[in-house]
Amino acid sequence: MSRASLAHWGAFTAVVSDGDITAVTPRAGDADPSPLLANLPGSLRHRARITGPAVRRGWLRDGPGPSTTRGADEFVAVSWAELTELLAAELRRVIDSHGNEAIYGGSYGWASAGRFHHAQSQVHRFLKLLGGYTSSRHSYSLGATGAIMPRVVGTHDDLFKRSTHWDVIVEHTDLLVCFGGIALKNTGINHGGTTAHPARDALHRFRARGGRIVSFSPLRDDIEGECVWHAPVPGTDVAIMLALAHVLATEGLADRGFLDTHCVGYDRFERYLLGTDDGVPKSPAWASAISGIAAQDITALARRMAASRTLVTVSWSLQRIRHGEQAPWMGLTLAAMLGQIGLPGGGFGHGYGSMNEPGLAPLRVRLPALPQGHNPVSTFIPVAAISDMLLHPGEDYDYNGLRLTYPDIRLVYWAGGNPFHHHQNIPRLRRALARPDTIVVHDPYWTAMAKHADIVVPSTTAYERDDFSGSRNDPLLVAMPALARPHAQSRDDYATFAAVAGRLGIGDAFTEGRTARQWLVHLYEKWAAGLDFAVPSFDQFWADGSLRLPTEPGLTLLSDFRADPHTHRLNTPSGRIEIFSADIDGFGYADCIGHPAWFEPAEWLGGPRAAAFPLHLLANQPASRLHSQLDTGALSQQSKVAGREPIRMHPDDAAERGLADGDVVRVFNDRGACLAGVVTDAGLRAKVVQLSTGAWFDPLDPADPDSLCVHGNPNVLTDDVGTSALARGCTGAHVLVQVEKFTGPLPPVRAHQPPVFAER
Ligand SMILES: Nc1nc2c(c(=O)[nH]1)N[C@H]1C(S)=C(S)[C@@H](COP(=O)(O)OP(=O)(O)OC[C@H]3O[C@@H](n4cnc5c(=O)[nH]c(N)nc54)[C@H](O)[C@@H]3O)O[C@H]1N2
Ligand SMILES: Nc1nc2c(c(=O)[nH]1)N[C@H]1C(S)=C(S)[C@@H](COP(=O)(O)OP(=O)(O)OC[C@H]3O[C@@H](n4cnc5c(=O)[nH]c(N)nc54)[C@H](O)[C@@H]3O)O[C@H]1N2
Ligand SMILES: [Mo]
Repeated sequence: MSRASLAHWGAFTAVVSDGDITAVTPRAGDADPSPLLANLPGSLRHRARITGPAVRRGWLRDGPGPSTTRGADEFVAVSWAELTELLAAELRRVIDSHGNEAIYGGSYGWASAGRFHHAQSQVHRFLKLLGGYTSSRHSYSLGATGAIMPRVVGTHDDLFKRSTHWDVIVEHTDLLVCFGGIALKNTGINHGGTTAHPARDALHRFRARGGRIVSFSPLRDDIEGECVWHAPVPGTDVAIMLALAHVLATEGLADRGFLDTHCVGYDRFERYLLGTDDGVPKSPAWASAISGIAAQDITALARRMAASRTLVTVSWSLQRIRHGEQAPWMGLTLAAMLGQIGLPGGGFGHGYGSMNEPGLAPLRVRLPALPQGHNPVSTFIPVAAISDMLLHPGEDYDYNGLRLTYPDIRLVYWAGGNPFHHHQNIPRLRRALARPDTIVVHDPYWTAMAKHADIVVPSTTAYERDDFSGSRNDPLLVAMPALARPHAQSRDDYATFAAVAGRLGIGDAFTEGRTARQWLVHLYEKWAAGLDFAVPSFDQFWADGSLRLPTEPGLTLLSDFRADPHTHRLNTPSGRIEIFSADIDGFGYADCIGHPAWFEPAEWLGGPRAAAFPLHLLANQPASRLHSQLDTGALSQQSKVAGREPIRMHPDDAAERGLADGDVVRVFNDRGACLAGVVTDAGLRAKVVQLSTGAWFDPLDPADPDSLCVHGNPNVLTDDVGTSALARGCTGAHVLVQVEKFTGPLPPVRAHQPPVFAER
């Protein structure tokens, strides 16, 4: 049998036999399909699948309560009836004794494509109907951007959704100055699914028209093909941008007119730039000492940027570090000084090469969506504060101009995410996860998070149920008919929630009397009725397999605002771009002041910590999978070295340590350690190593929170500290480490094995 479907990384047709996917072909017309499709065959019946409902033995024996045995305990198989009963009773107990605020239901994560079976939409809707939950704000992707950009340019979403289209860049841009490159490995992905991948071809056409690329990145391969490559010390981009701005300011190249009519606070910022008050001009010589980029190269580039139609792009990775607010803010400021914001092919871009979305035309309509309702509990945390919250209940903290208090969480509910993939400092996370009374996890797979749960709910994958999906910058709504029957006893998250809701007396409110299939028809028809054009019936759409929707081509970011800053004023206090923000200045934060600035981070090669841990590790997105999803798949497995996640390092750094390709190394700092397999590559700046996220956490001794991870998860090393008091965003992209040859007997990788089961 062969059928079409959709994943976050693309549309495809799968051949299915014996209940599993055996082969995958990308959708016809996708010019540059994602190689991640190769991880799908064999995924539905993999031994890492959760086969039935399970409860941690100690929890079943002793009842709810804090436990340090999570992650090391055995599990007991239970029936669906018993699981439903236990789950309903525990939710009731927590709500009755501690209130709904004691449930943490943020449940961050990417889950799978699908408008109805989207795990977060299901869990949030369920918990809202139950009286609410402590939620989370923003994402690991864009924690800093999500807080800073609305304050200084009035939006963060529109920076991507309404970004300058690739065709406009191809036609009009002369010079692309890319901080963090434009990594095509990342453009395979779009949340909700994507049916075309135009970035590679666009860059090809851009060069064919004579366009030039200057890439600032510690990795050469963040740009494929010809470019001027500058490899700065990681984390120093803001210093380089400041120096470019310094040249513009001191050589009369800044567009004073645009700064006067469309921005506020340039003069305040310029005092900092020129060193008027602190005596430190942010000159090319100053930036060169910090970044390792030659001063004359910075000066020459600034002049060229002013003389060309220039697009300044900042990758999302640059804000997933300490003081991550500064890079997008300073990138915007630099583009404002060039005066090209809103001109075709000029100005600012954020996330080209981070996701497929930037550069793609947005839909003119919203997509069908599961109604979410209202959360009666207003308590929230910035998403990456999970460990802080669990370890410090009742403590106050600053966030984005607010003074907030961490709630006292008794029950943690996760569906569709993997904190052992996404969160920093896993040893600290494990201690935090020992605190609540109960952890509930829904997942199709035995991830480390599932292994740390008390109540484990086996979910179907997106390929075992009917759904449809699409994304806001893709023209197609795609039908996702089930490719195979659900594995073993697994159930749709919807079915689980419907059953538990029934036990708790909110069954009808949750299901509204509909089966999953009836919901699909209902969501589609309700959506269709609100459109100002006709679409086929649901049955016709389902038979056709996809539906093409109208998009808005040819956009230039902020062109309306440029043309008329009064009618199209920004959603900032001044209505303009805020190079100086009086609001942020008023918060009085030491780590995020009123204008963009260079702050020296702790995790960088220029600081004292580098004496003990002399290599800068980039924990970037994996080319071989989406996060931790399908780490079991062929593409991901082929990338491993001696079964471990590959760590790329400069040949000189390898030689200094007596290392060769294929060696297994221990990567460590004072927070933790993991094993990884060496790949040498001269396309890295020396003293930089790269170990992507996503190898499933695999502790040598599961009972020891500080255990070595034998598989190569970089989050055993990263610091669990926010970007600043403004955003408290994830800072997992950078960490200082040391690397040494691993000489002991090589421990087996057990990450993809299910846990041990015991009799009751
Ligand atoms: N060090 C470091 N850490 C990082 C980053 C970094 O750059 N460096 N990047 C961060 C970023 S940008 C992100 S977005 C996060 C990603 O972190 P996550 O989004 O948490 O990672 P995923 O592996 O995508 O986890 C999704 C989980 O959902 C499960 N799932 C899939 N479909 C379903 C379903 O239908 N139902 C249920 N119940 N479960 C389902 C999958 O099996 C998987 O376990 O990681 C962050 N962590
Ligand atoms: N294949 C694949 N694609 C993905 C994902 C995935 O898991 N797999 N995840 C998706 C998600 S959820 C997100 S949020 C995006 C994330 O998108 P990004 O955050 O942009 O992705 P990264 O790969 O972490 O970083 C991009 C590049 O920035 C460079 N870089 C890192 N630090 C610095 C620095 O200090 N200075 C400079 N100049 N460059 C630096 C690194 O060399 C890195 O390769 O990716 C998406 N795309
Ligand atoms: Mo992300």
